[in-house]
Amino acid sequence: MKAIPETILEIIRRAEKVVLLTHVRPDGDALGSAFALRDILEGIGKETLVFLEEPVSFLYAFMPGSGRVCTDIDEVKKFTSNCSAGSLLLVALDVGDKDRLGRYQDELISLGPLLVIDHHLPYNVFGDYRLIEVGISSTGEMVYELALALRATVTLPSAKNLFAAICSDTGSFRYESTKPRTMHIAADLLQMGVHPNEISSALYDNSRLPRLHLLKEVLDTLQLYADGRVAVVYLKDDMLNRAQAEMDDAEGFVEYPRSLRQVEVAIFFKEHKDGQVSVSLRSKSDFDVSEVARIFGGGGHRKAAGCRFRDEELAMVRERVLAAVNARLAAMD
Ligand SMILES: [Mn+2]
Repeated sequence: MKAIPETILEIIRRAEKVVLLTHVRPDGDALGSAFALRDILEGIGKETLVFLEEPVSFLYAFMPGSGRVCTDIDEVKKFTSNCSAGSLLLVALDVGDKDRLGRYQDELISLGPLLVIDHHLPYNVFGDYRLIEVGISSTGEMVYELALALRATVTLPSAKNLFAAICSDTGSFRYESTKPRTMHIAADLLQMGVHPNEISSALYDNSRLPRLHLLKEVLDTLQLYADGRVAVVYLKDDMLNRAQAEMDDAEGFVEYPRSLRQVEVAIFFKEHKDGQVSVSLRSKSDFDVSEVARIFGGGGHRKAAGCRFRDEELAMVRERVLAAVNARLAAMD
């Protein structure tokens, strides 16, 4: 990562109160970064608050400090009231698009100056200050570099959170974004006492039975297109009922169609209770799935991206996204 600009460090040093934010439906990187940065900032004498729209999912309950989150917007307002100028800072972690800050985005942004720390392709620039570097494996990696630059202590709980964050976003150090520096940071974290097996069992060997019942249902929907270069699965609400599962049980299912040998693009469509349809896109080739996600108002990375549809049936969403993928595949040949 490039050296962190002194202006950014100064803004953080000056702040007395920091509100930490991340994206809706936060993943391991989002939560791990937020929890770690909270502890890092508390270690250098700041008052902090992690705000999330919803309580932490059972998937990430193992992360140290996962119970210490605020889900009440009024509490955030109380926390930030009567702050003198320059003493309050909001930090949005792992958020590539303002909309991903969720339903309170405008209220939150109006509270004070906002620093964005992120590694997504910036296409919807927001925030007053930005520490954005595309190509870094995870926001967790950036938070570690920030701790070093601030000469702050990284405690064992923070090290665990950062390891979980990096692990989540690199597919356990498998993706292209895993750089020598990523491994060096991981080694530092191990030196601090992190046990990789403890984190990976919590992340990957911690399934509830309904998850496997749900996986059975979802894999039944597998279809291949473009001579097997595109693999599609979907999840409909009734499958959740049959499997007695929750939507969070489907976390990571897109890895299954992605794992097929000849597949270049894997797509997972999820129909949510509120009628929205979310789409997860993964690529194994030069195909840039973030470009497809962006057509539909989403975003992400070259190899992992997503978008969301508000008022469309799953079948229609499926057709539109597939058409966009197929058109791009044809243009690449
Ligand atoms: Mn991330």
